[in-house]
Amino acid sequence: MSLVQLIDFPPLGDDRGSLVALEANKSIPFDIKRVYYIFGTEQGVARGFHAHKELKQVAVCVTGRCRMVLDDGKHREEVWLDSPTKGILIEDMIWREMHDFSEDCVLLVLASEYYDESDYIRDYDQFLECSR
Ligand code: T46
Repeated sequence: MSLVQLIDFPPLGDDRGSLVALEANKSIPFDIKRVYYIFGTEQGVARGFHAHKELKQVAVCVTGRCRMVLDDGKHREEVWLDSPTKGILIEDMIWREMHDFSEDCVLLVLASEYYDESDYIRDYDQFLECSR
């Protein structure tokens, strides 16, 4: 199966503009316990460089774009997140990196768990060891 699992969020538009609704266990395939967003990323800066032991997340660029790299320890794939109607599901035990943020990028992330630093694997060699 492809590492890149995209989710389409149909825009509920009318002549006033567009609206996207994200609902737990419907468009988002888990209970949402946390929402955060990344913005104002300096040009040339990359983020991520970790995996999560348990956490699942859906990420969507509500404005602007960035390049998401996913790695399961065997394969590496990448995709541009460049639409407020396109999310990406990031499963547990997937190494992720975010590159090439546009200046206006706002990356919204919906998470299946509360913040827990002990769920992070921030060392790539340790990730490879754990993903074997
Ligand atoms: C991920 C990618 C897409 C908190 O205190 N609470 C939170 O909920 C989060 C997400 C972060 N933090 C703190 C931890 C660090 O001191 O905020 C700081 C920046 O976090 P981090 O360096 O982990 O940020 P990114 O952009 O590298 O990664 C984040 C998420 O942490 C991660 O789960 O998948 O975005």
